[in-house]
Amino acid sequence: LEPAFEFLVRLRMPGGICQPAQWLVLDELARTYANGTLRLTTRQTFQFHGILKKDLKRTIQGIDKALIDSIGACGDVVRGVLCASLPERSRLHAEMYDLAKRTSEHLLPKSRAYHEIWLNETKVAGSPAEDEPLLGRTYLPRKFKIAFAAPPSNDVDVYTHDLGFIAIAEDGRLAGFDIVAGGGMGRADNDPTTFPRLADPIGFCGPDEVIEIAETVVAIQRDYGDRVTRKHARMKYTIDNRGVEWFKGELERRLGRRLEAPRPFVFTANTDPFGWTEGEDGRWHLTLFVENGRVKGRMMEGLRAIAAIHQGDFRLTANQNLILANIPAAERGRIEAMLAEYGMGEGSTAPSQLRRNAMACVALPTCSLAMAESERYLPGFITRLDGIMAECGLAEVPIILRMTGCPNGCARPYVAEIGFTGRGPGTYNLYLGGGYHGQRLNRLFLENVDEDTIVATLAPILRRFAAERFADEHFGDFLIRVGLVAPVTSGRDFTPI
Ligand code: SRM
Ligand code: SF4
Repeated sequence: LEPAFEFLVRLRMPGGICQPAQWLVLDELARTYANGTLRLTTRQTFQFHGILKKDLKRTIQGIDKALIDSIGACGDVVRGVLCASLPERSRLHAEMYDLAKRTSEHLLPKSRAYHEIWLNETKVAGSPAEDEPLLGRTYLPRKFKIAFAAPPSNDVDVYTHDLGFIAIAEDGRLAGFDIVAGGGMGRADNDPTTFPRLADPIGFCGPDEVIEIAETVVAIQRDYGDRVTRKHARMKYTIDNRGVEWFKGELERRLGRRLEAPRPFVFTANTDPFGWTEGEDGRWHLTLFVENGRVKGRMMEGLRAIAAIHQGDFRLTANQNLILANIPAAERGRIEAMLAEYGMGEGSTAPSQLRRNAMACVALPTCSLAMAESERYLPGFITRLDGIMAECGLAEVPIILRMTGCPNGCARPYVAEIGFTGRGPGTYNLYLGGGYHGQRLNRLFLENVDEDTIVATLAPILRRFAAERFADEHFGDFLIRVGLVAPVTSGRDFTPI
């Protein structure tokens, strides 16, 4: 008799767009085969948890019927491609979303194994090397992540990606993208040779060069990435070891042309703008707060009811939230009434600034790598911190706080103004001083401490911030200005050896 093995299934949904009919299928699969919840991830997709081995095939076949797949959602391949959510700038979004989708599709493994194993496609023998012109017989040294950002929003945290494209709009149209490369969050406990790193600017390209550049960068990493030490196999280490100039030179050599210099842009936040916005085409969009991305209970029922009548689309954000996008003006009242009925309307309790901008990874009980709680623990911890924020008069000041149950960094904690990574049951490392819009890594402040120690440390710092901050100064910037935290200037500086 075999144990009742259970699995998680992650979907590939580039850019995070899901049609209402697809939502209804996923909702039903979650209730039939998973643990009755839908989990919105930090990479704009869904995860199902708790699927028993015997139901795995049926679940994947159900996903396929909704025209979604799980190909490349895990493994040493190009993972799900992120795209700025941008509901109100529909023209720019349409161009970027199309590119994100095409980039994802272009870089997928060509193997039919997924279809043969899960969808009963007839098996065909073939040489993997011939079938995989880009990935070859041994695929990539490690996972590879790509994002498309649209300034002034950095909602996709573009600097934490192996490869990022930052949209440059000129005279209201998409002129092209600044290319950034070499970012990543993951590190290993007690191993200072591993570190988070922010992507470096590489150049500028036109929209029609994006797929060629993405393919070429992936090929460079395929050829030069570390295949000996797995902890060192991400592209951030390839670039860190060989240098940005080497990387740029290699990219230009393979492209056979020079890249233009990056163009100027400004990011102002990596958060989601909550509430209603009107798009340039007169349609309406509502960004809903979903605590740590877990859709369950009354919210799940309400979203099911809305999906049954919604004429637009659902958009998952890289901050684990959800946008009801493209609602015709005449339909807004009906949606508002349904939101109120299911406890998601204006009258429902508004989450604090701290809570609405926070993220936690899944961690326990499903993540086998977790060293401490995260998703289940953060809500209560924020309630405690909210008390201090209110006492200091900071209730309306946005501060980016992120928590993960281990150093892998699935909620991108190393760019948060306040970051936590789990060290053991009930204990965390505390990191401070990240950039408000994801532009600076934070620094280790306290190691392996419990909640009381964290609160006793943060409370006086927050009081000082309240008393001494300049108008509109962000918490991370303040910590650096007053010298409480030395700015981290590079990946290697994160944990100096
Ligand atoms: Fe992650 C592994 C969950 C985004 C870095 N991540 C895992 C696994 C699959 C654990 C495992 O390998 O056994 C986790 C499943 C937990 C569970 O029970 O669901 C897991 N990662 C997640 C999600 C669901 C977190 C969330 O709360 O939303 C995110 C799913 C993304 C998706 O839809 O594709 C998720 N993971 C990230 C991110 C953030 C991002 O990509 O923007 C990172 C940091 C960025 C990066 O890659 O550098 C991230 N996950 C990792 C790592 C460390 C990689 C490294 O370079 O060291 C691992 C472990 C590994 O790969 O060995 C990991
Ligand atoms: Fe699991 Fe660690 Fe990722 Fe959290 S950060 S989901 S604990 S691997």
